[in-house]
Amino acid sequence: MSIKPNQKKFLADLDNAVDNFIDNSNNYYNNIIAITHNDADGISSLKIVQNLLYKMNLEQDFFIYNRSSSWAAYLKGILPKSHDRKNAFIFTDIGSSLTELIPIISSRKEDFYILDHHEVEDKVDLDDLPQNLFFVNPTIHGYDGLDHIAGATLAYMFAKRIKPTIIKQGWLTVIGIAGDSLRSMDKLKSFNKDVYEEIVNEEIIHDKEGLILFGAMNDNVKNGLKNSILPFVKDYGGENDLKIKSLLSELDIDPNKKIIDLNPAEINSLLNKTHISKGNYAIIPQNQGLLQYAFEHALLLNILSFKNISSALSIIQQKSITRDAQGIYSEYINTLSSNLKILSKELPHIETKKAIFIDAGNGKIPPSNWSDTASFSTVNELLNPNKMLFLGGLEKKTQMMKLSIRCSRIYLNSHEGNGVNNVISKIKDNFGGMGGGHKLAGGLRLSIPSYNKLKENVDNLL
Ligand SMILES: [Mn+2]
Repeated sequence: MSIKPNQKKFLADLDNAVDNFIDNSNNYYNNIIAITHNDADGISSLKIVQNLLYKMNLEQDFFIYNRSSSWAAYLKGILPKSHDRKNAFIFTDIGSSLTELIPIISSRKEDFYILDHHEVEDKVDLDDLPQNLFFVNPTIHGYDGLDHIAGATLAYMFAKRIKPTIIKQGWLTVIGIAGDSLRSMDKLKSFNKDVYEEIVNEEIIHDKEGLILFGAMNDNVKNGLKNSILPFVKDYGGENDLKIKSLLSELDIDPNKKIIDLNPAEINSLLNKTHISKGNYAIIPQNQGLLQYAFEHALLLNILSFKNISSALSIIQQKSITRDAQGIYSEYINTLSSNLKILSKELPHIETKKAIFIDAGNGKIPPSNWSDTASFSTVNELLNPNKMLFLGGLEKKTQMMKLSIRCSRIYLNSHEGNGVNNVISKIKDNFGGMGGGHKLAGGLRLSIPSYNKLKENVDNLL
């Protein structure tokens, strides 16, 4: 995280993978198997690759990996019995667990292309990768996988080098960027920024400036203040209509006016009264309704990916949202904004010097929402960003404490990059339990006695 990005080395890896893919496609590849991650970034990356393969007249298949099984178990059902070099594999937005993957790839004759932006956590000698693996990962050259380059940005850069007309599919890239970066478009950096500007200049995406109420940009200002999850609007998020309407009437703003139609005077009066900011957001011009808004589109894909992956894959091909999907989206965003209100106003916090424990159990927040509530409370800095968050409760079926653990980037910077994954390993070493995660987010199941010990000793572990 502290090393300076080495653009030359990263682009050399990318160009090497591209050159090999072109050469080998001309010579012996015939069928390409694409494997991707089950979220908005993964699905948009997959669609970009599928478009590329179509343009190259290559046969294709795809699979979606949700990380619930090991790579060995998962790939067993996918890798053909015969090792035929006419098959090749492209992994997008996934595939950085190299200690698991290298033995599998080494034992195969086919070529594997991994285009991923997740950090390589395993102790792997990157100078000694199998000959048949083309590993393109900007994080090993000092880039930040969230701020600098989304999975879809990397897939786009790969595909566009081979077929420049891929730029027409740039709207897919922007969905991936919006889903992973959780930032307004004016805050994009590095390759995310360059690629976004390129796609906007080509008018594939329209960039607009206005009030940022992500999660509800497609809605009216009343619902926007209530349901925005980025930012979560203090004092109004998750609140009842009455409270929000009285603010809007005080400001002389029609509560049913669309957020995107607010005039500069109305925007300014809202900026003065709340903690909202102005920023840039992306519009997908060929779509209608919610699917026009890149952030909301990505959020919908993320929600659907966990519920029903085939509906996520189908909606990204549609121009307008189905009633069913709209219903799922509305329920999700209403629940999340109301949970964020409950978390910041009602739930008791136990704070130690370095940690915050929040018991969301006993029906206060449904267990299926613990993870998203924890994530968005951290992203919105609803709690002290200098402390690590442990949110969860007793899980009925296992009789264990199920915890969503989160920290902010501020926390990471002041703890030398020792984030959530590190703390989870220490907890497992000291008190047992099951779980894992990344720097900013992870999950853990602990017995009740272990949970109590954790609460007593947490400051010594952090
Ligand atoms: Mn991603």
